[in-house]
Amino acid sequence: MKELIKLVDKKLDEYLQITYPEDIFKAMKYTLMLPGKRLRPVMCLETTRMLGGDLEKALPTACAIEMLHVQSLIHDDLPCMDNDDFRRGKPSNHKVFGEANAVLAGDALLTFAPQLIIEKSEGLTCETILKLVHEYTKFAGAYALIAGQVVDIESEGGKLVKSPEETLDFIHMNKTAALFRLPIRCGAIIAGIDSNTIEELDNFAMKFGLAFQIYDDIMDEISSFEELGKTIGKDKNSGKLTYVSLYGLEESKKKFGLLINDCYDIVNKYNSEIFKNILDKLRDRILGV
Ligand code: GRG
Repeated sequence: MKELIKLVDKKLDEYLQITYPEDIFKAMKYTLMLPGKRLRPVMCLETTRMLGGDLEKALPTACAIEMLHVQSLIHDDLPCMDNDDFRRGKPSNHKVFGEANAVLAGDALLTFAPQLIIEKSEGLTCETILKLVHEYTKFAGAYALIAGQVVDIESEGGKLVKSPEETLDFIHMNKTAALFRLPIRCGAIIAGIDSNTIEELDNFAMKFGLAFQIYDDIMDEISSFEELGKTIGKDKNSGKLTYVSLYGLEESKKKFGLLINDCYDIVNKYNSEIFKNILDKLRDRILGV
C-alpha cells in the first residue's frame, strides 16, 4: 500500500507541472499534494493488478481520479458549500489562495484529469480510453457526484423531497460511493476483464463507498482534528443529515459492520492483501476488533 501511495505521489507531482500563470498551478498542487489517504487511486491500481492487468497503464487514470476527488474537496470546503477552513491538516485551498482561485483550481483539476487520461495512457487502445473518459464524466457529473452534493446542501436547509432514509442513501451513493465505483470500474476496464466481473466489483464498490461514508460520519462524532485533519463535529452542529444523526451512533456502527462484512465476502474471492488491509483498518477503527 505504501509503495502504491509513493508511486501515486510521484506521478501526481510529475503530471502537474507548474507554469505561467503560476498561481493557478500552485493552488491546484497545494491540496493535491497534501497527505491524503490516496484511497481512490490505490483502489484503481489494485483492481487492475489483482485482475492481472498492467499497473503502469492504470497510473494516469488513478491520478486523474485523485484530481477529481481533490477538486470535490476544494469546492466542498468553499464558504458557499460546507465552509471548512481546514483540509488534510492544513488551511483549506480558499484560505490560502482566495475564493476565486480555489474555484478555478477545482475547475482546472476537473478538466485536466480527463486530459491526462487521454494524453498519458500509453498502451491502452482508443476504445479503452473512451470507456475510461466515459466512466469519468458519468461519475463526476450531474447524474452522480454533483447530484449528491446538491441533495446534501438541500437537505441541510431542511428541504427533503424523499424520506430521510432515501435522501441519505441518495447522498451517500452519489457523493461518496460514486468515487469508489469510478476507480474500481476503471481499474477493471484497464485490466480488460468481462462485464460480469465488473458488475460484481461494482457491487463491492457501492457497499464499500457506503460503508466509508458511514465511517466518515461516525468519525466526525468520535475522532479529533489531529486524526482527521479537518474540523470535527461540524455535521452535528450544522444539523446535517448523516447516518449518526438519523440512526444514532450504535445503529450506524451496526450498519457499517454489516456492509464491511459484505465487502470482505466479495474481496475474499480475489487475491488482494491491499483491499483486505483497507477494510481491516476501517473496521478496527470503528468496531475495535
Ligand atoms: C464534480 C463539478 C463537481 C463538483 C463536485 C463539491 C462536490 C461537487 C461534491 C462534494 C463531494 C465530497 C466532498 C464528498 C465527501 C466524500 C468524503 C468522505 C471525502 C473524504 O475522503 P477521504 O477521507 O479524504 O478519502 P482524503 O483527504 O484522505 O483523500
